[in-house]
Amino acid sequence: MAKPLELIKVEDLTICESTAQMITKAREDGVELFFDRANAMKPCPIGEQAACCKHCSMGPCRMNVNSPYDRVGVCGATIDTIVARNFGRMVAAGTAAHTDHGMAMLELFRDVINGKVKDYSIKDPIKLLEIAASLDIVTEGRDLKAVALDLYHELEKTYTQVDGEIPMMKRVPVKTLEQWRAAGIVPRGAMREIMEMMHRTAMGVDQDYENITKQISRTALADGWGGSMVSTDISDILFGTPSPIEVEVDMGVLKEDQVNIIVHGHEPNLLESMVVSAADPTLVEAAKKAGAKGINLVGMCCSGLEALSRHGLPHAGNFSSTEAVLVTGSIDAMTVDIQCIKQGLKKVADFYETPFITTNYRAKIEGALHIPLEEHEPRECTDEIVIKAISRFKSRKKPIQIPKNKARGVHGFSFEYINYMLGGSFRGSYTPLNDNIINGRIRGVAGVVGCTNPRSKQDYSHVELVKELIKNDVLVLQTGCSQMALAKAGLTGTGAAALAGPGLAEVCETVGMPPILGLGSCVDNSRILVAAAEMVKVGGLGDCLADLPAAGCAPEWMSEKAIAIGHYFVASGLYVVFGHTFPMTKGTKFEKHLFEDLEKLGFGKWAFADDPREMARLMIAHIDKKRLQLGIDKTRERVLLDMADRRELDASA
Ligand code: BF8
Ligand code: SF4
Repeated sequence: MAKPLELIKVEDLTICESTAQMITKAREDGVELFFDRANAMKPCPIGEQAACCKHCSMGPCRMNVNSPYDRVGVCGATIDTIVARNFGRMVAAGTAAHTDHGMAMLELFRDVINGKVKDYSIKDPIKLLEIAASLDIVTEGRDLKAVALDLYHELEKTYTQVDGEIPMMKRVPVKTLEQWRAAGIVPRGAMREIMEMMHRTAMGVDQDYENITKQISRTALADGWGGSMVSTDISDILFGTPSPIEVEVDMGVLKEDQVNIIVHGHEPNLLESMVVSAADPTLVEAAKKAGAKGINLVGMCCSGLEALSRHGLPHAGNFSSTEAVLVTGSIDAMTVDIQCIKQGLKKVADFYETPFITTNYRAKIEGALHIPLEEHEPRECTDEIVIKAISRFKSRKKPIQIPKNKARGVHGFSFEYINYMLGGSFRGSYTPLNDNIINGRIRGVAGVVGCTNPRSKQDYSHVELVKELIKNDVLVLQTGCSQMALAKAGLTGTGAAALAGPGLAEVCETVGMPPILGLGSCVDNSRILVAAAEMVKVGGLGDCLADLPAAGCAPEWMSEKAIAIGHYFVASGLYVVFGHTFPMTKGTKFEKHLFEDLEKLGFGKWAFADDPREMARLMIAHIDKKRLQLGIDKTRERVLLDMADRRELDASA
């Protein structure tokens, strides 16, 4: 029996002070949030371990999670076949989400080049030329449009090609690529890989978990090095490559005396057009006539991270706060596009009389107002949203309660900026990063990414894990809702260096960078892949991605997209820890395959831990193991000794 809702302490649900206040208010208002639903509905114990199959009508077949080899499905499918197929379909879905998003960006790019779309333009022609050149497209002496068109056609292969290798394979370190070729997992094109993944996991097709895993890897790589990477690059070309910018985050960015508009979702084009509409003098004037001091545009989730990185737009919070933000009563419109948009938002928005607007034909919500964003006329949609918000401001009836919490931090790091930051504008380079890893000041690099989840105390594991990593001299790269967790905790500024270990703190001080670098939305995990490939290229840290002293973690994940991301890091050679739950039947051969065998085959591997300190311990142990294999384990002891000596000298001076 679930505990009565009132008895769940708010402090057990979140460490986000604003969200906690809004959960309390929602309870007073009698409004149900997803935290309440998560409590009322315990996860199915069989589904939680991915031990059921409903791929045909002879089933659904439910395995015994306590004794997984006790029985097989009606067709004879074993537990290993069933969990591997379920895992494969999660990867297919996650990959489909990122690649469909990437393809939409690429189509927009094409229409901008063709002149069909005039409201967007090419903001970073240098990046366009660099990417084109890296894909062997001739750029010298040609006009930008011609190069751009060639680039479009080349990148389209990422999605539509049926045979061969996707274009971004040119960025993969040679030895890693050779290993993928030998294993037969180089992606041909995302559509083909997703199609084959779905086919192979249908009833009566691939029933060998090792063979299924190969297609899982090929599909996931089509996401990381394909759909997601193209999405990041094209978004940078169209909307600008981010560089560090100071930004305010948390619900305290909402303003009682302004028209507050929340944009939540994933594709940057909606927010880019919202930015223009919200600054339009006529609309600002209309807002003022309605009694507002102005229009306050605020992002949430990954859309918010895209605009925060590029425009310094304030951000109200991550996935677990999207319902809670409506409870403030101060939101005059919430507009969404695709992904991570809870259907439950509609009911909460209705209660607080907030217009809730869907904008993308792929993601309508029953009962919600739909105002389509047409790329050739985006302002028609976004102006109308602003007008709706102004009229809601005018007729605000519900009491407003805005949490005061607000944190400032630095965001907007990109692969390119890290290059510049480390090496200077004339000799931009990752060499100083590698040098500092080799000399032991930096122990290794970690990616801490992914969602929040109502079944896991919001933000807690993200913050504790990252603190533990930097304390141990591990440089942390962040994306997605995890980045926002640390931002709200006030740990994305240079001040966080005070919590870093002595080696990392020294490097941060010398270079003038924070120990936690926010890289943007979830598709921007591809920036981590590009940075990792560069570290291999620069030299001194082995010759394939699997050699790097690096690890990744999604401590509070919930989306299938996170599984796709985790697996593309594993297939690329990295060690990946997931927290709070894992879609796996314990004690199966498939579990051993993902958690042990893949590493022996030269890939990375998966791991699971519940507690953030345990996650950190596992990641650091892996980093140390790689340091040992690289023969750089001793340098670290020396440098730490040096620093201790120096401090002693300082103290005695
Ligand atoms: O793509 S981190 S909850 S918002 S899935 Fe969703 Fe997870 Fe947030 Fe962005 Ni990513
Ligand atoms: Fe059951 Fe096999 Fe059908 Fe799955 S495919 S539901 S295991 S009979």
